[in-house]
Amino acid sequence: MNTVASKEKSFIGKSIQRREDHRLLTGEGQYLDDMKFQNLHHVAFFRSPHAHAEIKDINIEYANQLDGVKAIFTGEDLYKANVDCLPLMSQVYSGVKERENPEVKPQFQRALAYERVRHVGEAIAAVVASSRAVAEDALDLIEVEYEKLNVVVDPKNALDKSSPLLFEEWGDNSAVSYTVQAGNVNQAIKNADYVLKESFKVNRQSGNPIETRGVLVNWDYRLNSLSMWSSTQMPHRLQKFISDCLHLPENQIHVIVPDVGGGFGPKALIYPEEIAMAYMAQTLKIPMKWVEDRLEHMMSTAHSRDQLHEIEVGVGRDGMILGLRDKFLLDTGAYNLYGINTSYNTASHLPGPYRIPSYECEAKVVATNKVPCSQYRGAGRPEAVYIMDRVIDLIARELNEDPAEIRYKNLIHAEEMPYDTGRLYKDGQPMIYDTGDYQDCFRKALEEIKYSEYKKLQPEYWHQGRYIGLGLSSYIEGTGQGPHEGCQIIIDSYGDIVCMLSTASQGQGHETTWAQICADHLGVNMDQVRVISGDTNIVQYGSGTYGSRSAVVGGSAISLAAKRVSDKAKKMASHLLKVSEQDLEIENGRVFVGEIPDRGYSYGELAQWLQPNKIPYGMDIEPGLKAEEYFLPETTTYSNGVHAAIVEVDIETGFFDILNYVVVHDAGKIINPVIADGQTLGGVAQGIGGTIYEEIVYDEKGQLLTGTYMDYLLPTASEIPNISSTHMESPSPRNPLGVKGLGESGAISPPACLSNAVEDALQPFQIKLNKLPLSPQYIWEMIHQREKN
Ligand code: MCN
Repeated sequence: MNTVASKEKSFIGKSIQRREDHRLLTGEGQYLDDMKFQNLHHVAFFRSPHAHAEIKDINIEYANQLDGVKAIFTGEDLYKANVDCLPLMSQVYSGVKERENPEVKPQFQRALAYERVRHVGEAIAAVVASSRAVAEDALDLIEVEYEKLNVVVDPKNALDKSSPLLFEEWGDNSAVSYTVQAGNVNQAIKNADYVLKESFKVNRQSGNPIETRGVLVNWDYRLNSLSMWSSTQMPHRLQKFISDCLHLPENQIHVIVPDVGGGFGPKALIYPEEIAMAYMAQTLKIPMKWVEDRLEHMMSTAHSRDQLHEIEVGVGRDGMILGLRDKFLLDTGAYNLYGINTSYNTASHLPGPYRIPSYECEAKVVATNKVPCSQYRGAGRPEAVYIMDRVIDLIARELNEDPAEIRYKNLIHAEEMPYDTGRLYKDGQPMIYDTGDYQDCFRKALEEIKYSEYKKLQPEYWHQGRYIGLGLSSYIEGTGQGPHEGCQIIIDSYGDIVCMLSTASQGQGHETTWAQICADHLGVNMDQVRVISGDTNIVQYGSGTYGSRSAVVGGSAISLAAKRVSDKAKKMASHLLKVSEQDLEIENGRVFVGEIPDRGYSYGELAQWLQPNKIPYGMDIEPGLKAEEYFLPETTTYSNGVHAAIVEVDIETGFFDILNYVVVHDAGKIINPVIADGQTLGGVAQGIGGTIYEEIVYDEKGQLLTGTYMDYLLPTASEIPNISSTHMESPSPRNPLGVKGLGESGAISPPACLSNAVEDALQPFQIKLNKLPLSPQYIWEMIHQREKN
C-alpha cells in the first residue's frame, strides 16, 4: 500500500493494514503490567465475602506484622481523610430533564466500603506490600466482623416494600425511573387489529477483555503531582474523578493510558480501586501497582445487560405496527454508576429503524446486592434490538406472514430522512436519524444470505429431519455523541508530525485511522504522522473512547486541527514567498505556488521559520507550526445495519451451529474498511458469546456462581463462524468527515438475529424463545416441554 498523499490519492477510505499490529504482535506492546519502577510496591484488595452486611470491626494488626507489608488502608481511613464518594458518571441533559424528568437517586459508592458492604467482591481494605504475593498473604490475616443483612437478588422483588434497602436514604431500591413517550400509545393499541403481549429476559454478562483492569500510581516529588497509568477508556474523566474525590487540583493529576488489551465498555467507568490507589500514592508517596485478577474481574468490574421486559404491541391487519408499549427493569446491582445512560440507550433505541407512530417505554433501574451493572459493547442497544426484532418475528408468526416482509414494510424509507422519531436522545436533543437507506440495506442483506433460495429449501430440510432456520435483525445505533474531544498537532523543523488525541485506544486501530485522517488533511505521507493518545498532559480536555464516538468526535477534531496547521503553514509561506495564501497549494508535505511547484517550502522548513528566534520581524504570528482544536458534534449520528444468520439446531441436544452469518451496515463514510471489518467481526463474536454461552449467575444469597471460566463460558475461535461484512455509505452531514461510529454495531444484533433463526428452525415445535442465553439446555427444555404438552 502506497502511503504517500497526493491530490488524487486519499488515505481515508483505503484498507490500510493496522500499523500498531506489528508492535503488538511481536511483544513490543507496552501494557501497564510491563512497566518497571524502582521501589515498586504491590496492592491487593480485601473483598467482601457477603452480599449485604454491616462492617462491625476490622482487625489489621496481624496483617500489618507480616514481613513486607508497607501499609494497610480501610474504608474508615479514607472516610476520615475526607475522600468523597465517586460522583455519578453522567448527567441528565436539560431536554430530557424537562420532558421526562427522570428520578435519579444520588450515588454513594466509596473507594473502600465504610460501615456497609452491598455486594460480594466489594473492596473493604487495601494492602500495600513489597510483592503481590505478600499483599495477598496479608489479606488472609485481616479479620472483619460482619453483621449480615437480608439481601435482594431478584430485580423483580427489588421494589417490594418488604425488600431490604441498599440505601435507606433512597426510601426504596429504585435507582432511576422515567417514561419515554412519543404519540398516544393507548389509542394506537385500542385501534389495533391485533395486540401482542410478550415478556423477555436478557442475561447478565461480563465484559472480559484479555487485559483486566489495572492501575499504577506514583507520586512525583519534583512536580508535586500524582501520575497514574490506567487501562481505562476515559483518561480525562479519571483525572476529574480523582480530583473530585481527593480534592486535588486537576493540574496535579497526570493520567496516562498505555497499550490496552481491550476495554469493551466496562473500562469506560471510573472504579473505586482507581480512587483508592490515588489516595494511597498521595499518602505514601511511593510507586505502587494493582492488576485485577480474573476472579476480581468477575466480582468487581461492572457487568452489563440484565433486563426484563414486558411489551404490548398494537398491529394492523396489514402487519404495520401502530403502537408499542414497553415496561422494563434493569438490574443495576449495588451501585448505579452511569445514571440514566444504559437504560436510556435501551428506551430510546427500542423502535430502531422501524416507523412506530406511538411509543411508550417505562424504564425502572433497580438496585440489588450484585456487582454494579452498566455498559458492555452496545450498552443497552443489543437489549433494545433483541426486544424489537423478536417482536417483529412474533407479529409475523401471529399473522402467518413472512418476517422479512413484515420487517421490510415497517422500515423507515430513505425519502423520510432526516427522520424525526419524536423521541429525545440522552443528550437532550431530538432523536432525528440523519441519513441511511434502511430498506436498501435490508434488501442487500437478503441477497447476501440468499433469502429466497433458503425459503424454498426450508420445507425440504424439515422433511429430511434437519432443523435449519434463518434469522434477521435490523438496527440503528446512536453514535458519536458529545462532549468535546480534542486534538493537538505539532510539526517540528524535521517535518515530523505528532498528532495527539484526547481519546485512548483499547484495540480499535486508532493509530492507523488517526494517521489516515491527519495525513489527508495535511497533505502528507501517512508514515510522517506519529499518533499519541490517552494522556491528559497532551490535550487538556476529553471524555473517552466509548459509545462508538472516537471517529466522529476525535476524528473531526483531527480534521479541524490539521486545517489550522495547514492554514498557518500557508500564512508563513505566503509571507516568505510574497504571494497570496489563495495562490498556494499543499501536496506531499510542501506548500507551494500553484502554478510554479518549485517555489515553495516543506512543512519542516516552515516549522523552522516559525521557531521563536526565526519568525520574521514584525510578522503577527505565534511560534510553532501547531494547533489544538476541539470538536463538539451538534447532535448524534445514526448508523444502521442488518444481520442475517442461518443456523442448524440439533434437537437431541439443543446445540446449534451457525452455518452462515451476514452483516450489511452503514456507518457513513468509512475511514478504513479493513479496520471497520475487524470491528464488526469482533463485535459479532462478542454478540454470539452473549447470546449463546455467557451468563452471570448469582444464588439467592447473592453469591456469585460464575466466577471462573469453568462456569462462565466464552466462545473460542472454533465457535465463531465465517462472518461476511458489507459496507454501505450514507455520509452524515453532522461532522466534517461524514462518518458515523461502528465500534459497537457488530454486538448489537446477534441476540435478536440468532433467536429468530433458532425459533425459525424449530417452527415445527411452535416454541417461543424469549429468554437469553440460548443455551442448549434452554432450547432442549423448550422443545421437550412442547413435546410433552
Ligand atoms: N472507523 C472507520 N470508519 C468509520 C467509523 C470508524 O474506519 N466510519 C474506525 C475508527 O477510526 C476506529 C474504529 O473504526 O479505528 C472504531 O471507531 P468508532 O466506531 O468511532 O469507535 P471508538 O473508536 O470510539 O471505539 C469504541 C467502541 C466501543 S464503544 C467498544 S465497547 C469497543 C469497540 O469500540 N471496544 C473495543 N471496539 C473495540 N475493539 C477492540 N479491539 N477493543 C475494544 O475494547
